[in-house]
Amino acid sequence: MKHPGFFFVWAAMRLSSLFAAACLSLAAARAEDRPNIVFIFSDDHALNAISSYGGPLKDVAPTPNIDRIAKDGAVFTRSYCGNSICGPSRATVLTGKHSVTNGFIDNSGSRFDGTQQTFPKLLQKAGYQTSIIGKWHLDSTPTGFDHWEILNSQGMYYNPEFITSAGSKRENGYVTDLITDKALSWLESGRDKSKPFVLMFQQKAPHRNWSPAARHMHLFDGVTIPEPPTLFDDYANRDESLKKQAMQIANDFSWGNDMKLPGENLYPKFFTGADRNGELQRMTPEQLATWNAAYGPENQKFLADMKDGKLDEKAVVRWKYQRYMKDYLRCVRAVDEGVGKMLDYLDKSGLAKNTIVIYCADQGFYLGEHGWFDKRWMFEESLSMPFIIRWPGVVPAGVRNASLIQNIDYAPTFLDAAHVPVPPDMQGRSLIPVLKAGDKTPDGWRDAIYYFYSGETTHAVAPHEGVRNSGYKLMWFPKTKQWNLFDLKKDPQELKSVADDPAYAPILEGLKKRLAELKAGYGINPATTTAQRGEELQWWRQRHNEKMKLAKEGPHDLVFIGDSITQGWEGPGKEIWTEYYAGRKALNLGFSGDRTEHVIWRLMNGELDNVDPKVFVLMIGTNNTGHRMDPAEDTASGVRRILDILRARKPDAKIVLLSVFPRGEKAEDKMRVRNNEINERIKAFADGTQVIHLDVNDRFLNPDGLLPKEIMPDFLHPQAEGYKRWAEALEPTLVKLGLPK
Ligand code: SGN
Ligand code: CA
Repeated sequence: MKHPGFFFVWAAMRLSSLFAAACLSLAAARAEDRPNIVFIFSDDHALNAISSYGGPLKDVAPTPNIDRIAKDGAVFTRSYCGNSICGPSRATVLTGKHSVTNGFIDNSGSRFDGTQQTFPKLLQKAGYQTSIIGKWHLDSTPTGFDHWEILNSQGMYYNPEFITSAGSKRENGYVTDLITDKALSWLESGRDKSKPFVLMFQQKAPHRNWSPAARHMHLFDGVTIPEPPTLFDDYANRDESLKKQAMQIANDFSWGNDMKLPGENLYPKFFTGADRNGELQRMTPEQLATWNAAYGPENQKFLADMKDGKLDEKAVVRWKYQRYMKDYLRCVRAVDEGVGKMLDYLDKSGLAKNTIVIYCADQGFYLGEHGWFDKRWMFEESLSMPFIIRWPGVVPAGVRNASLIQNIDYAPTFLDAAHVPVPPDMQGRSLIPVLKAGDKTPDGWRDAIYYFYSGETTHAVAPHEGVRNSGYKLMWFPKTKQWNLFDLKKDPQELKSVADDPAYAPILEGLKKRLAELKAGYGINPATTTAQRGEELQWWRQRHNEKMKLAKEGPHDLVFIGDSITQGWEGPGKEIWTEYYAGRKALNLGFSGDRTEHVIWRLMNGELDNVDPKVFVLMIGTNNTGHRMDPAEDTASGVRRILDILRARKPDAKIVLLSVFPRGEKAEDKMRVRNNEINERIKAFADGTQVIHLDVNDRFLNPDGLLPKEIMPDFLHPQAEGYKRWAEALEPTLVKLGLPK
């Protein structure tokens, strides 16, 4: 037997070496556990203009640097956005939530509520350095970033302004190069090098108006860009709204801004407006000289041919297509060069081995398919987002993966990569199992994606929503009340809806069901889909602005939120209000006609910015019943969303949630019954701490359930007596919550 002392020493040595090994592997695991993330995000970059996607332009306009990422990693061939427009896509990337849930549903009037949970905030908390450089386009100031340097709104191509916390500054140079240089300089000297980082490197290019860098202005001279087979689509066999869009190469390109033609619009039949190219005024004399020398001769030739009658309608479309595509692809070239510089830097600095690199864009784009430019539609070209990723040691090199992925997945993926738990309210899923699966789809991965587009005046694309699985796409057009169904294998160009073909009836029904399931799963319904008021927008926006101004003049201890019944404190309830609330620093955020979705919009668009009350009093939902007969389930989910917003934004305030007041004269009135069903559900939202549920409905009703005319003459809106009863009933709760009269 060995000497026990020897054994002890041996064991100690063995243990310490084991420990050292464990430490070593822990250190290694740590570094690997916390990879850096370089998220390269450009604007409107279509898959067909990236050579690793293998599209029709791969030989004429290759993207060799983006392809380097693909060569070392994976190309996702079924990668989609949830709403094909800039701001919504960006808000989705940040939050891991569909645009209707994160509140940024369109580019006209939305403002990103930066107080909400985002992946940069969560990574920052976990010790990451976070940075965003380039296009932001979310209106509000970035939150959750250690460093941000963003373009003003869409930004300009030439000598653009950049905004930082110190203000706005115009810089000399070409936007794509400036953004690249800023990204590299942050990596080199702007960050705390002891920490892992996430860099959102976000190009403006190749967004409209497609202004190339001086060095690329002659790229593609003498080359003919191949035309897509659907350049002259007639929009037959699909929803009639397709014919009404305003994004056609044939009709919607402007003379000066898009087509870079000089002087007055000589051919209004073919070109819109005479709008000048705003970039020209910003150029230095040298930049302008290069520009004129590049476009001049071709413009002169075109004008001469037009004058000589040499170009018929189709030939003009073809000319415009060439002009458009060459400019677009020239812009892409600078983006690709920037990607090359980034990859070189990562290699040289040694960062490459522990850095995830993603190339992506906010949505796809039409490069003449269907005769279009722009995006917005749920058709493949704009529904798609490029998604190319390399992650040494995790993503196998050179694979193509056809799993259905979506921009809701990015935030969960980044968190998962950093070993930060993914919050359950994020709607996407971590892609890590898919990334590890090579060219396979892991078991249990999603079988369908949801899409929503709200409809904006720009480009006149009709609102629509839909679902896509691996073989079919179903689209619903609420304005025309039409379904379009596409068999993507037989009709990849989506030229003919088969929704009316009896042979497809089972598929149609199956997809309708899937769409409903997806929406239910995401909690998406009209009551939760943030919205501004339609026709009545003007008074409503004005009241919103006035209320925000009043909020600023605060402070307010008590804030009422609701619809016309709450707004009525300024009408029939005025005297009672004065008696009960004037001395208590109260604010009335009741807006006549509002449904839950409008309150959601208001709260996410500034009405909470300058209030910090002790108590909120919330009553909302009767218009969901009255205007639309929403299912009680939906209205209740709208109320729940409002409570979630209030809880997240004002954790110290109490919320008195009132049952929706009774409506209709008799107890069996359909709307009364529906409101009761809502009330049954929302009382469960009381959480014992912050949300207090209160039902004062008895105060208005006779014992037999009849709603007396003296209280509510229209069986909906209280008169003065009704407001008196409401105030009395609320009083004890307010006092209990620390608001003595
Ligand atoms: C601008 C463009 C539109 C484009 C939107 C949204 N017009 O309004 O063509 O659809 O931006 O683009 S422009 O003449 O001003 O360029 S997005 O990328 O922000 O969604
Ligand atoms: Ca965009």
